[in-house]
Amino acid sequence: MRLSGITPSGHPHLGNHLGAIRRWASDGGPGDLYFVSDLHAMTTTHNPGGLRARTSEMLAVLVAAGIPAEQVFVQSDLARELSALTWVLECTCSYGEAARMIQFKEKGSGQAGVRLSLLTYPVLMAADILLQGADEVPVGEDQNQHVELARALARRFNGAYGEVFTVPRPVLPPTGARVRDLADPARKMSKSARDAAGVVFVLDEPDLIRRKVRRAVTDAFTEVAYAPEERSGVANLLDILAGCRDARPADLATEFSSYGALKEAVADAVIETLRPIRERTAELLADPGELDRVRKAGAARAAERGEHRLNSAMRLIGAGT
Ligand code: AQP
Repeated sequence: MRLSGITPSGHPHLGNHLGAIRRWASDGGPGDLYFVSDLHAMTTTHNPGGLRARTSEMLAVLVAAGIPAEQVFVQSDLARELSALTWVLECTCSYGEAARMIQFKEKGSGQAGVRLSLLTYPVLMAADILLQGADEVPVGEDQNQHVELARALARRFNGAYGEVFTVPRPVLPPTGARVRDLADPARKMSKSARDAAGVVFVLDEPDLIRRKVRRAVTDAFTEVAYAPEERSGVANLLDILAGCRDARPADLATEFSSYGALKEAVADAVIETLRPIRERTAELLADPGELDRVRKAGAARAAERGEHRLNSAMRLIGAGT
């Protein structure tokens, strides 16, 4: 069973869609689970109202993109179970292990008032995984270390107290799956980018998508060629088109005689790829009752799924009844 999460740290974008959400909807098994990791979006300064709105939006986008409603849930709806299991796992984890996490060092270094949760959130991530009994966790390379921590904690707990947890393994996505920022192709497209000019959001209107694609950074060459190292802007456009058309980027390069023509084709493809998701999301957000039903049912299923593992872990570590 696979478990994947997406953090509502901003609005979902084309990279999230082509690199993750779309695959979750098309390649997932019936037992896989997908969750909106809102608790992970509060390890740095955050706005409570904004977070609540983005959590609903993200849940709606997952369902609108075709992930079956019975396979989604919101992380904070399991806050009680996850907090309890996080504590158990924190009592299985050393301070040194948590402090070694690269993301903690990167995001926390030089910052005043770093939240304790920035240090401990990999343990919460381990709880996400171990509570549901996931054996495979698709992750980007930046999260690999966190899944390794979850593996270490599962093994250690099982060895010290008794076999409760499935030991998960990270599954790396296929190479080349990264969508880059249109305005700065050296960076990946990101929800929390400071400037949204190079980020196509899943819910952007078609006109805005076209404007962003037209303004995408290319280079001083004139002919269209696929050379990701030397010509990353054009390669990114070809990767995006390939992602939307399910084709090979190098084959697509020969179709276009100018950057202008390529950009129009990319804009058309992105608009048509995102259109049904944008429309369905709007319907879902306009019907809060429906989204609420999806959310409550998802929470109940996920809580029930984890209940016996949490209870067993509590009992084995010497707590609970
Ligand atoms: N640019 C991208 N190209 C392809 N896949 C991407 N993903 C993220 N950005 C790209 C994939 O989306 C899934 C969910 O991402 P996440 O919420 O775990 O956070 P992230 O990877 O940190 O995504 P962002 O958009 O860059 O968010 P911020 O700015 O908050 O850090 C993952 O499967 C991820 O690989």
